[in-house]
Amino acid sequence: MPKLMLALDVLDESEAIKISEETSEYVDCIKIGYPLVLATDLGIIKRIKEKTNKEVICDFKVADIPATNEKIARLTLNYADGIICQGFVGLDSVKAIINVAEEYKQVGNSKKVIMVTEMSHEGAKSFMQPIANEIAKMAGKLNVDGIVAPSTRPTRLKELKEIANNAFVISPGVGAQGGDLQEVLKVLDENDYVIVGRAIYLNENPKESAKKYKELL
Ligand code: NUP
Repeated sequence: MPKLMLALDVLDESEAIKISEETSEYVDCIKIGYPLVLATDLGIIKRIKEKTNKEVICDFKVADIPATNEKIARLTLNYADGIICQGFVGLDSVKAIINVAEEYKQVGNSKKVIMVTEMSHEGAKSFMQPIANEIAKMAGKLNVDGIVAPSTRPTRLKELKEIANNAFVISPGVGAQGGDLQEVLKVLDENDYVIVGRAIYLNENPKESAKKYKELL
């Protein structure tokens, strides 16, 4: 049974806190990204963690040269439990982030590096899909903690999970993007996460929706 990761892409701090508190009984981990951080500040990570006691993963899909990736990772992991980066930028860029996470680990602070392989939207088929298996292979080589792979394409999800076999999978696409949860559940295991955003936070009762997803999992 995979875990539930809430994608909290709301634009208002009080709404973010309210939804994360209301749903925390059913949610295993919270993912925030540019929408919420740009609408507030990086300290929102700490404030959500204090209110919910959940791990917070920062979805910045970092995709720069190694020197810049390193700076972004250091600033982000000062607050977050993990960071999402892009794999297509290549081994050295991802390694720069892993090195920062390792520095934190050395002082007893475990931080996760999660790398995107193939994205869940339609456009990802054009340029990402043709190289995604190679990116997933790199995930194994670099020993990243996790990969992002699409729930909108369960067959691809299965292939990418098998290639990156030591990494856990976090998978967006169920709910608003139309992914088939039953098919996804045939692929993911207890180390993995199903990511749900809009189907929870836009629901008139986010708590009930989170409960429903948790039960379905
Ligand atoms: O391939 C990806 N697809 C995707 O939707 C990689 C992602 N990180 N995401 C993120 O997952 C997206 O930015 C959003 O935060 C979440 C999915 O949210 P929703 O479609 O359930 O609302």
